[in-house]
Amino acid sequence: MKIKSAKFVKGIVGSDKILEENKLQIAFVGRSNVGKSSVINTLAGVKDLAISSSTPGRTLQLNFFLINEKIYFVDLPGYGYSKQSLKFAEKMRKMIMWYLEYNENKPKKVILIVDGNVGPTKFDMEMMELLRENLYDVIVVANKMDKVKKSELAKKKREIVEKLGTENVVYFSSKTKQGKEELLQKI
Ligand SMILES: Nc1nc2c(ncn2[C@@H]2O[C@H](COP(=O)(O)OP(=O)(O)OP(=O)(O)O)[C@@H](O)[C@H]2O)c(=O)[nH]1
Ligand SMILES: [Mg+2]
Repeated sequence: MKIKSAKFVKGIVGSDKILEENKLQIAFVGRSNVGKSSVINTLAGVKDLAISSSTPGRTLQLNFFLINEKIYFVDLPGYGYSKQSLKFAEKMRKMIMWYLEYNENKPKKVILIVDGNVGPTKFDMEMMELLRENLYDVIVVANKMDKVKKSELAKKKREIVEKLGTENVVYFSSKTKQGKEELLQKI
């Protein structure tokens, strides 16, 4: 796809009319701080469309961005971290699970973002499993590839493919914009 326009519409925390619009939704899922909001900004070519921050736990709602006046990119809160409290992290997890598992207007595709330098963690593998169980069409984005040392590139790529059990991986960097065209094509 080619992105011609992008705008923030609203953030939701549960059932909402926006889900009944029957517009195609593409969800951006991943651990806190892996760069979900940054990837959306890079794809849209708008620096501050989605708020990104070095403090994990920045995105606290399901944020809907209208792309080309017809589809929604949905920026999710991160799982697996909360500065606030365990109770709060649990609340975020429940909201993510509700959206991906029980909501009647599920996203058409899920972009699972992992940290390409850190590699997939236990949380990432659990999320991949859940997405598989729910038969989602998943594209893995290994973000922050600008941090990977050249000498470790092949090893890191192999690790991602093996741990997540898919070859459908886009190696990406919100910083250098590596992978932007490839990901847009897949979406
Ligand atoms: N080096 C590097 N840093 C990145 C990249 N993408 C994002 N970051 C940084 O990572 C931090 C987190 O980015 P966000 O986009 O806010 O991450 P998020 O996944 O939306 O975080 P939460 O909303 O808190 O779950 C910020 O400091 C970004 O500048 C990348 O490709 N390379
Ligand atoms: Mg975010």
